[in-house]
Amino acid sequence: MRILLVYPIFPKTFWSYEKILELVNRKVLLPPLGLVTVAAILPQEWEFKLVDRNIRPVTEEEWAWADVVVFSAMIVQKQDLLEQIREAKQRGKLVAVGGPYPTSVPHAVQDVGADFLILDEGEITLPMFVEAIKRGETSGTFRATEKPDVTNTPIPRFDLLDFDAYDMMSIQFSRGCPFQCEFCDIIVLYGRKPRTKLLHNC
Ligand code: B12
Repeated sequence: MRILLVYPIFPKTFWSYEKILELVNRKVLLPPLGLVTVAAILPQEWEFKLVDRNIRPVTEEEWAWADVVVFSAMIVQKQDLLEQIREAKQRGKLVAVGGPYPTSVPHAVQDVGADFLILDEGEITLPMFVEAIKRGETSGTFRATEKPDVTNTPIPRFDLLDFDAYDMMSIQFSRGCPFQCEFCDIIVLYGRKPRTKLLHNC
């Protein structure tokens, strides 16, 4: 199975840091940590390529290579995400989406033709997707009611990243937040109980 992971474009905001990136000769502030984590959770005998559209567009060879195109996005990446789903569908590709935006607003990605909605935290819902693919299914929505134990999450597939394009690397230490700020989606997406990746006996 050939999986093309695509990260949509962010609009220019405070977080784009474009002037600073020019000075340090890098293209993007931080890598798509969710997508490289997704790649690590999927079966490792599958093949992966990753395109961060904040660095460059997807080439026709990459579209042609892919069996399934997998997207992750935050709400701010909505416009490019929806356009890229349409691009993939025009090329007859199976499209799978997940991450904060599809989890928050699933109907928006469904309306433009996404085939698989792999929502909530991938540790629980990606295995459901893999089973569906093995059964030969071509669509489905997978949700989780539980929160996973993140100490079992594999190390992200950092090897898929173009390291020289990023100003910094990131690692995930915890998920979930005990506070109740009304502007923030974290408690909705990841719950109110922080779960750390640190093992207690370390
Ligand atoms: C790092 C981060 C950033 C970085 C982004 C770097 C990057 N390239 O990704 C920076 C600092 C730039 C950033 C900025 C912003 N961010 Co931000 N960010 C985060 C943060 C803290 C961690 C995300 C992360 O990397 N997690 C680690 C990975 C491993 O986890 P994950 O992405 O959640 O992936 C898991 C699941 O979501 C799922 N998953 C994710 N993708 C996919 C895809 C598939 C196919 C599947 C199956 C599963 C899946 O499976 C993974 C494993 O369980 C989250 C909050 C949080 N604690 O999660 C907010 C968060 C994602 N950001 C958010 C927001 C709102 C923003 C801003 C718009 C804030 C602002 N107002 O300016 C800006 C936008 C940036 C811009 N340029 O305009 C919101 C998104 C809300 C939403 N529903 O979309 C979050 C959830 C925080 C919040 N306040 O609610 N952010």
